[in-house]
Amino acid sequence: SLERPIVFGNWKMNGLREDGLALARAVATAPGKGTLGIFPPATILREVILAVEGSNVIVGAQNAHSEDFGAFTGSISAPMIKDVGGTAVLLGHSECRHGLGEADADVWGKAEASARADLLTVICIGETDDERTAGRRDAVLRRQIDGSMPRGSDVSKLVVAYEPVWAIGTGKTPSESDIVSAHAFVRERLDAIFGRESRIPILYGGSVKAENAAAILALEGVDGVLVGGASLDAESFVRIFQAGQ
Ligand code: G2H
Repeated sequence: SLERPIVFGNWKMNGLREDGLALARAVATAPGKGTLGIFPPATILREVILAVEGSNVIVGAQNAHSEDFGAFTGSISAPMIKDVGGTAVLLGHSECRHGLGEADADVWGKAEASARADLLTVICIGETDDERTAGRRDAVLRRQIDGSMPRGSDVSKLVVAYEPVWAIGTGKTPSESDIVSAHAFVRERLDAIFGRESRIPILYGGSVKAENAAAILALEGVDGVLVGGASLDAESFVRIFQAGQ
């Protein structure tokens, strides 16, 4: 099982070779206990893997297709990620669910492909602002968990990231009690599906920064964080990891 705190950096569509490799090297030398992971763009995945070699930093991709190979222009697959030494993948990020039209069933198929390749699979879920305002947060989370996490998966290879869509890249974060209640709801649902012993880590994501990380990482039920913008700056990202010590 992954040592807490779990601090993952989603670089999104950022990272040319020079800056990306410097960032990866800085992450690889960060002192502290816990689990660090980075998700660079696929173009530099292999070089980042080589740059952090010898460290415990997990390196993964930001998405993967549900098929292993085939006529899917522009996509990469789980076996390809594994082939270059990647050990993890983010799936169902809101920018893919909402920007690329990924449905729960698509994420489910991708998660099955990721499991076949034995990758650590980070399933992202979260409600939009409209859904939250309408009081439908938990219903949405339940639909996403039930619809995008295959039963019978190896639970030691699963991570859930709760990322309220309205908190992503906006500088807004839910109140501490809202984060706690969302994580408690997710935990209850994961227990119901995968069993109480599953202990699947639940990360919070959405505008995590060096300034708010200590408070968020200290919350009940928060096993770690998935960081976007603030993971692009080595000092901020390492401070976030340190805030969980
Ligand atoms: C949510 C998060 C990382 P940010 O997308 O997955 O991004 O920290 O920039 O809100």
